[in-house]
Amino acid sequence: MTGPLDPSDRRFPDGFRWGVATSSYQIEGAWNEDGKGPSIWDTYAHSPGTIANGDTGDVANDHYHRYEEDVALMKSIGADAYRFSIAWPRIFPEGTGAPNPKGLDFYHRLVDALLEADIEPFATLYHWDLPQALQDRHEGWRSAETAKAFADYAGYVAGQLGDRVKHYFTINEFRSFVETGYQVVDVEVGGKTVQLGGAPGMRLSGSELKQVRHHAVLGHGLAVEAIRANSPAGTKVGFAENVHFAVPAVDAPDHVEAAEKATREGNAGFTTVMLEGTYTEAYLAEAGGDSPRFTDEELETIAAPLDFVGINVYRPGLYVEPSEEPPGYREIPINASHPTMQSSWHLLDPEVMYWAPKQMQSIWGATSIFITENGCAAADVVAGDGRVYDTDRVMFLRAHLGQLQRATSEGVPVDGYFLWSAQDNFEWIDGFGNRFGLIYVDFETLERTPKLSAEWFREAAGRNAVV
Ligand code: PNW
Repeated sequence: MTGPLDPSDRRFPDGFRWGVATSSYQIEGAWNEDGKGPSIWDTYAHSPGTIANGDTGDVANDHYHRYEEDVALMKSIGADAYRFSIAWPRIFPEGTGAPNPKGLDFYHRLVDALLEADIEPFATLYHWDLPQALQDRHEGWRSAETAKAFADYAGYVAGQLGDRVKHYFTINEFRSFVETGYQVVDVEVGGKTVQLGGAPGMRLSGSELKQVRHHAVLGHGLAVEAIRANSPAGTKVGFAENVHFAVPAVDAPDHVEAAEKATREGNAGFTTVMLEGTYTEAYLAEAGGDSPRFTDEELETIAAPLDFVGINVYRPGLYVEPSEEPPGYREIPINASHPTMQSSWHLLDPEVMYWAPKQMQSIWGATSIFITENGCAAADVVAGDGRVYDTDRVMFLRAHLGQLQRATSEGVPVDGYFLWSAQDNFEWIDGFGNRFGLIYVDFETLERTPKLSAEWFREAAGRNAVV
């Protein structure tokens, strides 16, 4: 059959991966089992006044004990790839030193179960759960010692799992964990003071913050080298960053160009330095005396060649238009009525899923791109008939994947998509209230129920197309 509803009209490239994503602290639980050391998120969530409802990841989804059921569920919803993260303090309870074999065993079992189910494992090495010991010894990423320890850990894991895990992401969302964790702010909510931020909950100055950014990207570069040195040929490595994408408001070449300039400048401390090996002139000029301290050798490490780039795409970072004045673009305000999804920060615009990979190609010449996260929180409930009707998430996914297909049909090299998240989980300071899953989790009974969006996903993944 042909015609506008023929799904073959809007296919993704052959071999395109349909994955789901999670992270260790958000789902595993078992926070102090089998020799695991505490992480900064254990400490942070155990501190009063940090997380909505006083929720913690102590048990979370109990995935540590239920991973077999979770792999079977992923299989049943049609995922052929799984992006999970490894909890550093399970492997090195003290951050460095002697590895903990029981912690590593969990990931051996998980990887075996995935391969058995024909699901390709993609491992993230740092999704924010830093060993507390490194916070205590070095104030975390304030010190280059943490970057070095990260590389040692990453190299060790690649050496142990490298016969079966062929794809690694070094660090998840540099921007998010640096900016929120090292510069928390107080806000008044209903007469109470609430901390907005994340672990380790520090309050650094601007110059100190730029040094933390530098150590994070340095940790990435050192880890890339360590993974390559310890894994078989053919192992692939990249980062997974929440790139702050500027979106043009008007479809004209000068607007598109202005947006590219804004994306490059707006990510100077993260993506731009990792892909260009230099801080932009504007970044250093604006920082002035607050500029990070660095060497040329470090810049070379930070820009270690990558096999792919991972981008977490949720929303436009900003809208811009061209300007006669330097820097050549101007941020434009967002209308008060602009639609949002459930998370307070989640401005809705599916077209960011077109511009994001397109800009990775046009600005930096990316030749292999993964969408490492995309999804939304919704006010999901189990209906009387036992089903979960998340129509807004279905709308969100259909619209975003439609825009992604628009990009791949123009030849933008996107090799796969990971939906955030496989299942509802611990959404950082929002606790269990903001549900991002394709699979509903009852946090009392820990029962799992695939949502309507899981049916949508299985159908799209099976066809490798959107209708
Ligand atoms: C990501 N924003 O965080 C993280 O990688 C996940 O751990 C998290 O659960 C997920 O997205 C949903 O929040 C983000 O402000 C935090 O645009 C903030 C933003 C985006 C992603």
